[in-house]
Amino acid sequence: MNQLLMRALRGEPTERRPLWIMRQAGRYLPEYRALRRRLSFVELCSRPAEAAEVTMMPLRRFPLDAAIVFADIMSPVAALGIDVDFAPGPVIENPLRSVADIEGLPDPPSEAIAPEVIETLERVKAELSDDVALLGFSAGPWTLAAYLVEGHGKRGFPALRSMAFRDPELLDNLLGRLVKLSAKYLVAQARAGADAVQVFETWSGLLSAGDWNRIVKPHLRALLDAVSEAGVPRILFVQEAPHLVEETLDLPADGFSFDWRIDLKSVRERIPATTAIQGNIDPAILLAGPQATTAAATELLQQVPATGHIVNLGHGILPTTPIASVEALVEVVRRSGDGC
Ligand code: 1CP
Repeated sequence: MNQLLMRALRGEPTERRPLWIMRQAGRYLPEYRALRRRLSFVELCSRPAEAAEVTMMPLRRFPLDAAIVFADIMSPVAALGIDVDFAPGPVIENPLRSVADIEGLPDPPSEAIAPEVIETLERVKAELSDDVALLGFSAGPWTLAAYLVEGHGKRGFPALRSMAFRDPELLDNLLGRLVKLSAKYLVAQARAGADAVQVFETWSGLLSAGDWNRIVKPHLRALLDAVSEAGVPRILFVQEAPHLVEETLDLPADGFSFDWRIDLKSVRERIPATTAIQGNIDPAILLAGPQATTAAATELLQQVPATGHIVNLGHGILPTTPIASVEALVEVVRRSGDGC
């Protein structure tokens, strides 16, 4: 496959760096906001034709190098019999807290896990130009557990962290079940046309390095290992976790995505040339406008060696981001290929 993103994920030199943007299909796009006035987020995700259209929206505006399927990290949990609302983040009416809550969870077959996302991937794949990679994704087990145990996004996720110490075996049981679910889901996404997959372990940074190594890392390793069966590259994203960079880098991923707190140049020096790095402009810089964006992107490209670097933000693009800032980012990356 000749896509820039896939070549970068193999650590091959490319004529310019690939670019995509986390949460690229979201509320900063007027056409997305217009569609959201008619349909709720849950409705959008449950309709493959509409979800495929939303997946394509950023690609119709900007010459990006990847599409990421429009879904949410909570999409697979319906297969566990759990209802999720969005307000605007995930809300679970009955969070998982007891042995009965967790031991009672089913082990659904692959076909039962978010079939609407699988169909969306098939639709996008049929429409996408050959030079644009299609990305599937899931949450990491800890991040998925964060919403399932806490019930909603909450600073520090205290219910989750206390479960880790009050009943470590119960949390371990839950994480193991979520690894099984996500592994089947990611393999199915690859079969449906995803060229690569990203695991969002967004809330990694909540634990100390010692606790993360003990509680989360074995499960994350098991997930990444299980997904190798699909034969597609795996990108691992961790956030707010400068203390976990060293711990993360020996996991079996083909690319590592970090937020803006991490110096990608020094990460590059510590990983094999065949492993990619992704990121990591602070999304808030785009709020400061196209000039600030151009300056930050130019500096990033100067500092991080081109080979094996996938340009992205350090976290999801913010809803109030001006379109002109995204255009400025695209322009810097595209121009960096001039004359090569
Ligand atoms: O381009 C795309 O938008 C891709 C689809 C996508 C992805 C990859 C969505 C759609 N969400 C995600 C990942 C996601 N969702 C993560 C991991 C990445 C990250 O850290 O940003 C997390 C933690 C979530 C959970 C979530 N879902 C939040 C976070 C807030 C919280 O309370 O913790 C929010 C706001 C949502 C809803 C959601 N998911 C996606 C969109 C476009 C939206 C907003 C829905 C809307 O109001 O229109």
